[in-house]
Amino acid sequence: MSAITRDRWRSNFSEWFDWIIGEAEVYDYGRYPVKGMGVWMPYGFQIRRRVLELVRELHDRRGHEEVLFPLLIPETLLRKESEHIRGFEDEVYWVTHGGLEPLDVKLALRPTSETNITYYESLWIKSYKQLPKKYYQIVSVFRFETKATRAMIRLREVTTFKEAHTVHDSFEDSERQVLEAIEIYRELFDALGIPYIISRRPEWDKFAGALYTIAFDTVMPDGRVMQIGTAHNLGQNFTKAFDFKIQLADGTLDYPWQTSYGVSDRVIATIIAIHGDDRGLVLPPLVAPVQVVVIPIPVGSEEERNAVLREARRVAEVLRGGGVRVNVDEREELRPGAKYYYWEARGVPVRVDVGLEEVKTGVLTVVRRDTLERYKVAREELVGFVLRLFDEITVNIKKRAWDYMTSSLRRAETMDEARRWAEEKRGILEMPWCSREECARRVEEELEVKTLGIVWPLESAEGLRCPVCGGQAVTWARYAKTY
Ligand code: 5CA
Ligand code: ZN
Repeated sequence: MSAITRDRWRSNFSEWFDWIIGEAEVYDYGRYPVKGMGVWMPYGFQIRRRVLELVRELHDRRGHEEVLFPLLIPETLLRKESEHIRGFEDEVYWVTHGGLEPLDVKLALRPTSETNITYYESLWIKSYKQLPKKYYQIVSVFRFETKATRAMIRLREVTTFKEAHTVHDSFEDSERQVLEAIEIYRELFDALGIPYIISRRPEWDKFAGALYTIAFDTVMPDGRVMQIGTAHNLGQNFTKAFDFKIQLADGTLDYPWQTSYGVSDRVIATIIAIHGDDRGLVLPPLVAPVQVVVIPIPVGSEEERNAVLREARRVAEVLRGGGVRVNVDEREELRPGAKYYYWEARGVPVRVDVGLEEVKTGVLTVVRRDTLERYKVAREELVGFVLRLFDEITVNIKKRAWDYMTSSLRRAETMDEARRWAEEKRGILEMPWCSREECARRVEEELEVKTLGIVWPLESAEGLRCPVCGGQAVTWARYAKTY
């Protein structure tokens, strides 16, 4: 890919993103009289649906059961776990009236579902024999976000919230579950070609009510870091708050252990952001609503134009027979150039041009979206060629995304090095850390970054010094400008 076509996308990312989600008719945002809420338009909805198919498959395959809990959570339930409500207090939307009647108990629009799910689990689960239990739901959650809201990235109605909630009869089993959650997200992001780093969040930035939080982050094209998924070990915090006990194998009663993990609309935002270029989306074939667009190039006599159209339809049929999602753009009011522009913006992985030349020779012109390279392919070989091209595109966009991510990681062992890094303020900085909050906070203030947490799995920094206090370093901490 030439530097030219990926330039504006990177240099002016924020505007690019707002432009492309409208231009490609993915998500209509910013025109509704309520902040932080948008519309999944038909094309975007299809991308979303395919991403969710993958999400469901990954959970189902590992014994998760899809469920649907109530949207409204009574204040009494939401307040049971004190850390949890403290964390969400200022982000909750409250329903206070039913019609004209004030409600006795206010109802929260779920900001997440630990409390109402634990409530039901305590009714359903009585014995270790029923465990582990793994539920998930894909729903809207509502958070009165105070930071600047952004389409798909910081919503107040998060419409694509996949939350998994699990129950276990021991701490060890809950730890195993956190590893499984990480494996699920690795597979999800790998399939979508999205690069990530995994960190254990610092104590002061863990999920409200959790023992600890493991987070997936990615570097966006503007060099800032975005959290794209999280897994939490909830310990017994919620089961104790709900007085939820089970019978263990040895006959005793105890509080079970829980985990939860979630991803959101941000996954789709990231596909758009990471793989895009100046012309628009570059969709992985796996989730592209249209994988191949066939463009008839009508020239010559009416008879010749009809021949071109017939050949275009035949090509589409052949591809469809090979299991490919195809569209023939027969619109008469648009010239081929305008159609190229249209489908490039929508990120269709492969284009096939059919003109008179192609009709005569039976050799088609194939163009791939990620590199814009062109190929001449005999009609008989088209299906095999296109399917191989899908694989190549998938590998290529994943590799260039990872190359960028890897090049965005820097290690520094002194504050001077760190300050030089901060002048660019792009990507992620790793520094030895003594594990004292005070030192990380100093780095945050001085470099105007946030602490992402520590490298996961834990990596020792033995023998190194904390660049802030000079004390023994324990591990590596990560810092970045974040979304
Ligand atoms: N109950 C837990 C696990 S589901 C939970 O709520 N975790 S969370 O708060 O970390 O959210 C899960 C993921 O949702 C986050 O990692 C982040 O990627 C995404 N997310 C959180 N808030 C928003 C928001 N306002 N807009 C879009 N995505 C969000
Ligand atoms: Zn220190």
